[in-house]
Amino acid sequence: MAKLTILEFPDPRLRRRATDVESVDDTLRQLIDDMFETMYDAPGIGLAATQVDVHRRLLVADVSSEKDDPWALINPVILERDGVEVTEEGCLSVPGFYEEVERSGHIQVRFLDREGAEVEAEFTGLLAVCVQHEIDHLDGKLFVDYLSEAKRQRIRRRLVKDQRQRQHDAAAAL
Ligand code: QAP
Ligand code: CO
Repeated sequence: MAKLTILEFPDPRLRRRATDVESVDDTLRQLIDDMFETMYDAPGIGLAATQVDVHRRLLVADVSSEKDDPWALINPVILERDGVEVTEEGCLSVPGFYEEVERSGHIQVRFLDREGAEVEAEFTGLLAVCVQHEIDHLDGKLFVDYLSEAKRQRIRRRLVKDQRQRQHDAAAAL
């Protein structure tokens, strides 16, 4: 098991569009385990492969309070959507910022599970919102893209400043 490094906005690698996973094998299952470890450790409720600089269509999520409902979705496709849900969203790639985003409240998704079996499942509420947020990552999209340019600019400046400060602190500690 290994904790992975999470890319932070405005890193251009977060804008890459992920390509389909071609084979569900032990290497992919190891990546899934590492993504769960990284997400639970953060702690977070969802993580897309894009966020750990792997540009394959894969995401993990667990919105349960007991952290006992892990979902790993490979090559997810939204077949149907319905309803509206407004949620205060955050993102491990946009640390410290939370804003309301409107998404579908109900989605039907087709994906492969960690054994490579095709699954169709219906998600509602926070899990539906989380899966939509993570699929956006696989398309190079971030929740800040739904905000005003002014808000996005403010978040970008703050995070770039924090990143420079950390870089500076790390160099000074050498
Ligand atoms: C996506 O996000 C999500 O800013 C997953 O300092 C979030 O797990 C979908 C996190 C909310 C729907 C609703 C964020 C952790 C975790 C932070 C996350 C932070 C520490 C975000
Ligand atoms: Co995110």
